[in-house]
Amino acid sequence: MNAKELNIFAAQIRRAALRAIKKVGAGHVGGSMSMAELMAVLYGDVMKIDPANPKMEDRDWLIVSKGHCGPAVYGALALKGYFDVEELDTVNRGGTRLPSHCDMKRTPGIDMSTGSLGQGMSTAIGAAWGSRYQKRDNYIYLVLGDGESEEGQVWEGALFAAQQKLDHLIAFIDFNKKQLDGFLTDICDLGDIRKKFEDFGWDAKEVDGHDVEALEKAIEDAKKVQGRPHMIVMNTIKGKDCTFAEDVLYNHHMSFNQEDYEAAIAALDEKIDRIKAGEV
Ligand SMILES: Cc1ncc(C[n+]2csc(CCOP(=O)(O)OP(=O)(O)O)c2C)c(N)n1
Repeated sequence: MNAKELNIFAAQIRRAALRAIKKVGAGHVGGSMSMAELMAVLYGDVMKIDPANPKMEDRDWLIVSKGHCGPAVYGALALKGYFDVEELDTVNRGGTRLPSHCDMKRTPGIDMSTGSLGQGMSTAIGAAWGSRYQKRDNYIYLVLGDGESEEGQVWEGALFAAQQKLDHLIAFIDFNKKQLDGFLTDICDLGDIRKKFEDFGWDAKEVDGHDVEALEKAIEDAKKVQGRPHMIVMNTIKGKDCTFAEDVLYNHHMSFNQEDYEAAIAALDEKIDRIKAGEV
Protein backbone atom coordinates (compact mmCIF):
# COMPACT_ATOMS: atom_id res chain seq x y z
CA MET A 1 0.00 0.00 0.00
CA ASN A 2 1.22 3.54 -0.63
CA ALA A 3 0.97 6.33 1.97
CA LYS A 4 -2.41 7.47 0.73
CA GLU A 5 -3.84 3.96 0.92
CA LEU A 6 -2.36 3.45 4.38
CA ASN A 7 -3.93 6.69 5.63
CA ILE A 8 -7.29 5.56 4.27
CA PHE A 9 -6.79 2.15 5.88
CA ALA A 10 -6.03 3.85 9.23
CA ALA A 11 -9.27 5.86 9.02
CA GLN A 12 -11.17 2.69 8.14
CA ILE A 13 -9.62 0.92 11.14
CA ARG A 14 -10.83 3.78 13.39
CA ARG A 15 -14.30 3.44 11.85
CA ALA A 16 -14.33 -0.32 12.39
CA ALA A 17 -13.06 -0.03 15.98
CA LEU A 18 -15.78 2.48 16.83
CA ARG A 19 -18.39 0.19 15.30
CA ALA A 20 -17.07 -2.66 17.45
CA ILE A 21 -17.18 -0.59 20.63
CA LYS A 22 -20.57 0.96 19.84
CA LYS A 23 -22.50 -2.31 19.96
CA VAL A 24 -21.53 -2.98 23.55
CA GLY A 25 -22.02 0.68 24.43
CA ALA A 26 -18.64 1.50 25.98
CA GLY A 27 -14.99 0.68 25.54
CA HIS A 28 -11.38 1.73 25.20
CA VAL A 29 -11.76 4.48 22.63
CA GLY A 30 -8.68 6.62 23.37
CA GLY A 31 -5.93 4.02 23.07
CA SER A 32 -7.62 2.27 20.13
CA MET A 33 -7.67 5.51 18.12
CA SER A 34 -4.05 6.40 18.91
CA MET A 35 -2.65 3.19 17.40
CA ALA A 36 -4.66 3.13 14.14
CA GLU A 37 -1.80 4.23 11.86
CA LEU A 38 0.47 1.57 13.35
CA MET A 39 -2.17 -1.12 12.72
CA ALA A 40 -2.54 0.16 9.15
CA VAL A 41 1.22 0.03 8.49
CA LEU A 42 1.70 -3.40 10.07
CA TYR A 43 -1.34 -5.10 8.54
CA GLY A 44 -1.38 -3.09 5.33
CA ASP A 45 2.25 -3.38 4.39
CA VAL A 46 4.83 -4.71 6.77
CA MET A 47 3.81 -8.00 8.30
CA LYS A 48 4.31 -11.33 6.61
CA ILE A 49 0.88 -12.86 7.24
CA ASP A 50 -1.84 -14.82 5.46
CA PRO A 51 -5.41 -14.03 6.56
CA ALA A 52 -6.51 -17.36 5.01
CA ASN A 53 -3.95 -19.19 7.16
CA PRO A 54 -3.64 -17.25 10.45
CA LYS A 55 -1.26 -19.82 11.95
CA MET A 56 1.14 -19.88 8.98
CA GLU A 57 4.41 -21.34 10.29
CA ASP A 58 6.85 -18.54 9.46
CA ARG A 59 4.43 -15.62 9.88
CA ASP A 60 5.35 -12.45 11.68
CA TRP A 61 3.72 -12.15 15.09
CA LEU A 62 1.97 -9.16 16.58
CA ILE A 63 1.58 -8.97 20.34
CA VAL A 64 -0.58 -6.04 21.41
CA SER A 65 0.40 -5.93 25.04
CA LYS A 66 -2.03 -3.06 25.70
CA GLY A 67 -4.65 -5.74 25.17
CA HIS A 68 -7.55 -3.47 26.18
CA CYS A 69 -7.27 -1.98 22.66
CA GLY A 70 -8.53 -5.16 21.01
CA PRO A 71 -11.12 -3.19 18.97
CA ALA A 72 -8.37 -1.49 16.93
CA VAL A 73 -6.77 -4.85 16.18
CA TYR A 74 -10.12 -6.44 15.34
CA GLY A 75 -10.87 -3.57 12.97
CA ALA A 76 -7.64 -4.28 11.07
CA LEU A 77 -8.19 -8.07 11.12
CA ALA A 78 -11.75 -7.76 9.80
CA LEU A 79 -10.69 -5.37 7.04
CA LYS A 80 -7.91 -7.79 6.07
CA GLY A 81 -10.44 -10.64 5.82
CA TYR A 82 -9.62 -12.74 8.90
CA PHE A 83 -13.36 -12.67 9.62
CA ASP A 84 -16.45 -10.81 8.42
CA VAL A 85 -16.75 -7.13 9.28
CA GLU A 86 -20.25 -7.94 10.65
CA GLU A 87 -18.61 -9.97 13.42
CA LEU A 88 -17.31 -6.69 14.88
CA ASP A 89 -20.83 -6.17 16.21
CA THR A 90 -20.27 -9.07 18.64
CA VAL A 91 -17.26 -7.54 20.47
CA ASN A 92 -17.40 -8.24 24.20
CA ARG A 93 -20.84 -9.83 24.04
CA GLY A 94 -21.72 -13.34 25.24
CA GLY A 95 -20.16 -16.13 23.18
CA THR A 96 -18.12 -13.78 21.01
CA ARG A 97 -14.80 -14.65 19.36
CA LEU A 98 -13.84 -11.00 19.95
CA PRO A 99 -13.50 -10.22 23.66
CA SER A 100 -12.55 -6.61 24.42
CA HIS A 101 -9.04 -7.78 25.42
CA CYS A 102 -7.05 -9.87 22.92
CA ASP A 103 -7.41 -13.65 23.26
CA MET A 104 -5.32 -16.02 21.12
CA LYS A 105 -7.62 -18.96 21.81
CA ARG A 106 -10.68 -17.26 20.40
CA THR A 107 -9.74 -14.89 17.59
CA PRO A 108 -8.22 -15.84 14.25
CA GLY A 109 -5.14 -13.67 13.77
CA ILE A 110 -4.45 -12.92 17.43
CA ASP A 111 -1.03 -14.33 18.30
CA MET A 112 -1.02 -13.76 22.07
CA SER A 113 -3.56 -13.21 24.84
CA THR A 114 -2.98 -9.89 26.56
CA GLY A 115 -4.61 -7.50 28.99
CA SER A 116 -2.55 -7.89 32.13
CA LEU A 117 -0.24 -4.97 31.40
CA GLY A 118 3.47 -5.70 31.21
CA GLN A 119 3.13 -9.37 30.29
CA GLY A 120 3.28 -8.80 26.53
CA MET A 121 6.90 -7.74 26.86
CA SER A 122 7.74 -11.13 28.38
CA THR A 123 5.70 -13.17 25.91
CA ALA A 124 7.13 -11.24 22.95
CA ILE A 125 10.63 -11.95 24.22
CA GLY A 126 9.71 -15.62 24.53
CA ALA A 127 8.36 -15.62 20.97
CA ALA A 128 11.45 -13.87 19.59
CA TRP A 129 13.76 -16.21 21.46
CA GLY A 130 11.75 -19.25 20.32
CA SER A 131 11.82 -18.07 16.71
CA ARG A 132 15.58 -17.71 16.82
CA TYR A 133 15.96 -21.14 18.42
CA GLN A 134 13.72 -22.70 15.75
CA LYS A 135 15.48 -20.76 12.98
CA ARG A 136 12.26 -19.13 11.81
CA ASP A 137 12.59 -16.27 9.39
CA ASN A 138 10.16 -13.87 11.05
CA TYR A 139 9.80 -10.75 13.18
CA ILE A 140 7.92 -10.32 16.44
CA TYR A 141 6.13 -6.96 16.68
CA LEU A 142 5.10 -5.73 20.11
CA VAL A 143 2.86 -2.79 21.05
CA LEU A 144 3.18 -1.40 24.57
CA GLY A 145 1.22 1.42 26.16
CA ASP A 146 3.05 4.30 27.78
CA GLY A 147 1.09 3.85 31.00
CA GLU A 148 1.86 0.16 30.71
CA SER A 149 5.55 1.03 30.57
CA GLU A 150 5.31 2.17 34.17
CA GLU A 151 5.23 -1.57 34.98
CA GLY A 152 8.49 -3.04 36.31
CA GLN A 153 8.06 -6.14 34.12
CA VAL A 154 8.64 -4.01 31.02
CA TRP A 155 12.07 -2.95 32.25
CA GLU A 156 13.12 -6.41 33.39
CA GLY A 157 12.20 -7.59 29.90
CA ALA A 158 14.11 -4.70 28.36
CA LEU A 159 17.30 -5.83 30.12
CA PHE A 160 16.83 -9.44 29.10
CA ALA A 161 16.02 -8.71 25.42
CA ALA A 162 19.18 -6.62 25.11
CA GLN A 163 21.27 -9.25 26.86
CA GLN A 164 19.96 -11.85 24.41
CA LYS A 165 20.47 -9.51 21.41
CA LEU A 166 16.91 -10.14 20.18
CA ASP A 167 17.14 -8.14 16.97
CA HIS A 168 14.00 -9.68 15.48
CA LEU A 169 11.91 -8.06 18.21
CA ILE A 170 10.50 -4.71 17.06
CA ALA A 171 8.56 -2.94 19.79
CA PHE A 172 6.47 0.23 19.77
CA ILE A 173 5.32 2.41 22.63
CA ASP A 174 2.07 4.22 21.98
CA PHE A 175 3.25 7.42 23.68
CA ASN A 176 -0.12 9.17 23.94
CA LYS A 177 0.92 10.70 27.28
CA LYS A 178 -2.13 9.41 29.18
CA GLN A 179 -2.99 6.24 31.01
CA LEU A 180 -6.26 5.18 32.69
CA ASP A 181 -6.98 8.20 34.87
CA GLY A 182 -4.68 10.99 33.81
CA PHE A 183 -1.37 12.16 32.43
CA LEU A 184 1.76 10.06 32.91
CA THR A 185 3.62 13.13 34.11
CA ASP A 186 1.17 13.36 37.05
CA ILE A 187 1.18 9.63 37.84
CA CYS A 188 4.64 8.20 37.14
CA ASP A 189 6.70 10.17 34.65
CA LEU A 190 8.70 8.10 32.16
CA GLY A 191 10.95 11.01 31.22
CA ASP A 192 12.86 10.43 27.98
CA ILE A 193 11.61 6.92 27.12
CA ARG A 194 13.64 6.66 23.93
CA LYS A 195 16.84 7.39 25.81
CA LYS A 196 15.91 5.01 28.60
CA PHE A 197 15.55 2.14 26.11
CA GLU A 198 18.81 3.14 24.46
CA ASP A 199 20.49 3.06 27.85
CA PHE A 200 19.01 -0.41 28.36
CA GLY A 201 20.85 -1.51 25.18
CA TRP A 202 18.10 -1.15 22.59
CA ASP A 203 18.18 0.46 19.17
CA ALA A 204 15.62 3.20 19.89
CA LYS A 205 14.00 5.95 17.85
CA GLU A 206 11.10 8.37 18.22
CA VAL A 207 8.58 9.14 15.46
CA ASP A 208 5.23 10.78 14.85
CA GLY A 209 2.95 7.78 15.34
CA HIS A 210 0.32 9.24 13.02
CA ASP A 211 2.76 9.54 10.11
CA VAL A 212 2.59 6.29 8.14
CA GLU A 213 5.72 7.03 6.12
CA ALA A 214 7.75 7.81 9.26
CA LEU A 215 6.54 4.55 10.81
CA GLU A 216 7.47 2.54 7.74
CA LYS A 217 10.92 4.10 7.58
CA ALA A 218 11.51 3.50 11.29
CA ILE A 219 10.67 -0.20 10.83
CA GLU A 220 12.89 -0.46 7.74
CA ASP A 221 15.77 1.21 9.58
CA ALA A 222 15.26 -1.04 12.61
CA LYS A 223 15.68 -4.13 10.44
CA LYS A 224 19.12 -2.88 9.35
CA VAL A 225 20.42 -2.80 12.94
CA GLN A 226 21.71 -6.15 14.10
CA GLY A 227 22.38 -7.44 17.61
CA ARG A 228 19.91 -5.21 19.46
CA PRO A 229 16.15 -5.26 20.04
CA HIS A 230 14.30 -2.26 18.62
CA MET A 231 12.05 0.31 20.24
CA ILE A 232 10.05 2.80 18.19
CA VAL A 233 8.49 5.41 20.46
CA MET A 234 5.41 6.73 18.70
CA ASN A 235 4.27 10.21 19.62
CA THR A 236 0.50 9.96 19.39
CA ILE A 237 -2.72 11.60 20.49
CA LYS A 238 -5.10 9.64 22.67
CA GLY A 239 -8.48 9.60 20.92
CA LYS A 240 -6.97 10.80 17.62
CA ASP A 241 -9.52 11.63 14.89
CA CYS A 242 -12.54 10.67 17.00
CA THR A 243 -14.75 13.75 17.32
CA PHE A 244 -16.17 12.89 20.75
CA ALA A 245 -12.88 11.69 22.26
CA GLU A 246 -9.84 13.58 20.99
CA ASP A 247 -10.35 16.71 23.08
CA VAL A 248 -11.68 14.94 26.17
CA LEU A 249 -9.30 14.60 29.12
CA TYR A 250 -10.62 11.25 30.37
CA ASN A 251 -10.91 9.41 27.08
CA HIS A 252 -9.42 6.07 28.13
CA HIS A 253 -12.69 4.13 28.48
CA MET A 254 -15.82 5.88 27.26
CA SER A 255 -19.47 5.35 26.56
CA PHE A 256 -21.06 7.30 23.73
CA ASN A 257 -24.50 7.71 22.19
CA GLN A 258 -25.81 7.24 18.65
CA GLU A 259 -25.46 10.93 17.86
CA ASP A 260 -21.78 10.96 18.97
CA TYR A 261 -21.16 7.84 16.93
CA GLU A 262 -22.73 9.18 13.76
CA ALA A 263 -20.78 12.45 14.03
CA ALA A 264 -17.51 10.55 14.50
CA ILE A 265 -18.19 8.26 11.53
CA ALA A 266 -19.16 11.25 9.35
CA ALA A 267 -15.88 13.02 10.26
CA LEU A 268 -13.87 9.90 9.43
CA ASP A 269 -15.69 9.53 6.11
CA GLU A 270 -14.93 13.16 5.36
CA LYS A 271 -11.29 12.55 6.18
CA ILE A 272 -11.22 9.57 3.81
CA ASP A 273 -12.67 11.78 1.04
CA ARG A 274 -10.03 14.45 1.73
CA ILE A 275 -7.23 11.87 1.64
CA LYS A 276 -8.57 10.54 -1.66
CA ALA A 277 -8.67 14.10 -3.03
CA GLY A 278 -5.07 14.62 -1.91
CA GLU A 279 -6.03 17.40 0.52
CA VAL A 280 -4.41 15.76 3.56
C1 LIG B 1 -1.27 -5.32 35.45
C2 LIG B 1 -2.42 -4.38 35.16
N1 LIG B 1 -2.65 -3.34 35.98
C3 LIG B 1 -3.69 -2.49 35.74
C4 LIG B 1 -4.51 -2.70 34.68
C5 LIG B 1 -5.69 -1.77 34.44
N2 LIG B 1 -5.50 -0.92 33.29
C6 LIG B 1 -6.06 -1.20 32.10
S1 LIG B 1 -5.68 -0.11 30.92
C7 LIG B 1 -4.74 0.81 32.00
C8 LIG B 1 -4.03 2.06 31.56
C9 LIG B 1 -3.09 1.78 30.43
O1 LIG B 1 -2.57 2.96 29.92
P1 LIG B 1 -1.70 2.92 28.62
O2 LIG B 1 -0.74 1.79 28.70
O3 LIG B 1 -1.10 4.26 28.43
O4 LIG B 1 -2.75 2.56 27.51
P2 LIG B 1 -3.42 3.50 26.40
O5 LIG B 1 -3.36 4.92 26.85
O6 LIG B 1 -2.60 3.35 25.18
O7 LIG B 1 -4.79 2.97 26.22
C10 LIG B 1 -4.75 0.24 33.27
C11 LIG B 1 -4.04 0.80 34.43
C12 LIG B 1 -4.24 -3.81 33.83
N3 LIG B 1 -4.98 -4.08 32.75
N4 LIG B 1 -3.18 -4.62 34.08
